[in-house]
Amino acid sequence: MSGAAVGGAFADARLLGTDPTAIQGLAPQPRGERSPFEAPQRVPALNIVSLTPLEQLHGTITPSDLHFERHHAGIPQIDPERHRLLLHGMVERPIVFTVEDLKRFPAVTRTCFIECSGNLNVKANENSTPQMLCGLTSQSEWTGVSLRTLLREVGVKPGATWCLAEGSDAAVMARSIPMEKLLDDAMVAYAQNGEALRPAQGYPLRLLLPGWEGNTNVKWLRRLELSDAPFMTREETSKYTDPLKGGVARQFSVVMDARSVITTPTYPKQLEPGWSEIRGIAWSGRGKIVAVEVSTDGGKTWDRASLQGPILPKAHTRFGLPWKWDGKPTELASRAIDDTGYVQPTKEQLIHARGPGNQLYHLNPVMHWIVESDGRVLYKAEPWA
Ligand SMILES: Nc1nc2c(c(=O)[nH]1)N[C@H]1C(S)=C(S)[C@@H](COP(=O)(O)O)O[C@H]1N2
Ligand SMILES: [Mo]
Repeated sequence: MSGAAVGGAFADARLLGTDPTAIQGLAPQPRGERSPFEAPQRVPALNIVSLTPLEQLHGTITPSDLHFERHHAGIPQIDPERHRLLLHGMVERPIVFTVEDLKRFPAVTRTCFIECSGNLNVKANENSTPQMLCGLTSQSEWTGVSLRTLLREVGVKPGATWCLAEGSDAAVMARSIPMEKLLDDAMVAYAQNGEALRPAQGYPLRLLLPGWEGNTNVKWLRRLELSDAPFMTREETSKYTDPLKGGVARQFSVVMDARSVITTPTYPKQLEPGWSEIRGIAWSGRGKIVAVEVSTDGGKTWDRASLQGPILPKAHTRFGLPWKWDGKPTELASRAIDDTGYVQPTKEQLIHARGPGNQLYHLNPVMHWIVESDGRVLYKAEPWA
């Protein structure tokens, strides 16, 4: 038990270690908290990110206080009464919305992941956990107003093909979003898992673009400007652009490709011989996960894992495969297949497709875990080259 959670109402020393049937329990509280025996934690790094403890979670929803965070200039503190969203540019009637205005429109709710496109720690070592390797993905049930509704309200002028989305943090982070995406499934979200967005997730408003790289999901959203061309913002330079073979680069590579990660057994878990379930999550920014294959022999053969419902498009999906470990050293791996037929690539396939240079974004290789004869499970860390 970590000290972090101890000290709340549910850590009453009077009750700890006693027979729970022998003493009156605690009274109800205005806001709940975790059992003092549970203390899942994000890992903050470099003051700019914190990572979701994927291996400590169940199901597919990330508890809001464990959603990963990525901030380019910290978390602003915004008074929702004073916050405004301006929708202007190539529109018939520019409108300034208050947060309350937005809440009066018909609400939409959907569950999807947000993943940072920089979500692979290429410097990982064998003692890396899924959290440390790829904890920059989290899932919530988001509620807000559809962009289609807002665009109908302002009237899109013919020829408008792009939109600038701008945040009101100290970075004034901004991205260019194509109109097709806005008219497809974009929303301005004001709620997350049943309550107002957390400040770290963009309170009071964020742009939600299901399946698109985290960076385009602009937080603390204050402005949407329609135009006939992309705006070429700071995040649309060598940043958020992928070098390819032959000295060319891929710009606006915004959709997150299918991926999976085993969350148990992984480091630091100690495996016992016998039956257990290999578990993990798989997701795709293009649609639904249709299959996850798991190898327990280092990639020689693959078994179909079972998928746990609900299987939603552009959403973390749980998989599981019962497995009897015979106590011999081996290697585990998983690969996801989505409904476009895309199969999660190996590291070698990715390097072949993208070239050997330094890659920062959109790295979704099959990951391997080594099981030692003493039951230790280690990440198979290999240099990215
Ligand atoms: N205004 C603003 N929006 C932002 C950012 C930011 O720094 N400022 N970070 C982006 C990046 S790089 C990512 S990965 C996601 C992270 O969202 P989260 O912190 O809610 O997980 O928000 C994006 N939206
Ligand atoms: Mo990101």
